[in-house]
Amino acid sequence: MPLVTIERHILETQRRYPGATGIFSAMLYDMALAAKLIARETTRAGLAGILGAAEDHNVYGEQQQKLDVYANQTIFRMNDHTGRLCVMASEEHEDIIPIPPRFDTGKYVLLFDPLDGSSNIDVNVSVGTIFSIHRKVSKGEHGTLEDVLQPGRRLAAAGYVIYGSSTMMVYSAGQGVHGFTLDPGVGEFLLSHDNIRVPATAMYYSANQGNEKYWTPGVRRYIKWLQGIEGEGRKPLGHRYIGSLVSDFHRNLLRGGVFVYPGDLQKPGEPYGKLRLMFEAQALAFLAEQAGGYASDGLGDILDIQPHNLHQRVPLFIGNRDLVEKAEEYIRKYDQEWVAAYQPFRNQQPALT
Ligand code: P6P
Repeated sequence: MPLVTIERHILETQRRYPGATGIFSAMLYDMALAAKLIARETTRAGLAGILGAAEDHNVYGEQQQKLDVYANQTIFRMNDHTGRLCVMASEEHEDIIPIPPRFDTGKYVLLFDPLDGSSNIDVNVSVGTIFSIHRKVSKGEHGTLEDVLQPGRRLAAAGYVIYGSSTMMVYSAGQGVHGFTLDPGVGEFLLSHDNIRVPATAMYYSANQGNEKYWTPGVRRYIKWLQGIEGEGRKPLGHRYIGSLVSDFHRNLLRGGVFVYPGDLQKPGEPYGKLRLMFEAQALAFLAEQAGGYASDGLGDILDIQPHNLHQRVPLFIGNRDLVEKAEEYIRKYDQEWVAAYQPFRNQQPALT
């Protein structure tokens, strides 16, 4: 298999799909460079303790930063000056992030969760970066909240980086899902998983069983169905839950499975679960669909949800389409109380003024 870098892959894909602009290869390259820098730091993180890093300076004399702060700054700095973006948004920032006035603006929007699951670093569990790219829709030169709060159906591209036993970047620009593995010796991401498709037969389900007490009746029965206990006695799925969304998603993408983080009624007024629509669910839903899978909040396609708030949370069922649709079936049948509590949040419209 020839050595295919991200740039070569995009260029070859562009030839097959006229209209995809070279700008994607540039933006993915910007993300790839950020990923290499973050990978270097996440690998070194474990050494800080051993090498006696001072509270606020590491052994290299550099200002010691929390890794998610470092990841956030690195992604911002790799993208703020390129002239390709009109605005950015990060899970680490309350508001949208304007492009500094000294730089040109462009026609794309970058949203990112710089280091999802960063609490896992201290226990050497893999973590990830999640990113998505929308097209500018507002009239002015600078991006606005309107450019950021777009439904996932309009995404131009999305992807993630997984900092695990190896560093991988997985992305889609609407023509399939492709995985690249970092060769640290060369410093290049090389194509390792061309056109990833979710296997028709799923192997796993991923859910935090510690939350079972709070699950709604429909979700509880659905999990029992996945375990082969409820319903037509299907072959049980294995249970795999790392507690790092990118890692759980990535394994299920390659092996087939469903990731479940439902909403519940534990806290009245907060029926929407934990995960973020704009920084986690939309990007992964786009990838899941591109790989032949599906993502739902329990009522319908994540990609069809009109966001109303930058940091809004959604329930997430994502993976093999038949398994996700089964979740919707159980929720429609047994969780009317939860649906009634969640629906108003789902239907809220954005206040863009
Ligand atoms: P819980 C990590 O904090 C994260 O945002 C995701 O990466 C992960 O899937 C989820 O939270 C784990 O949440 O409640 O099971 O610990």
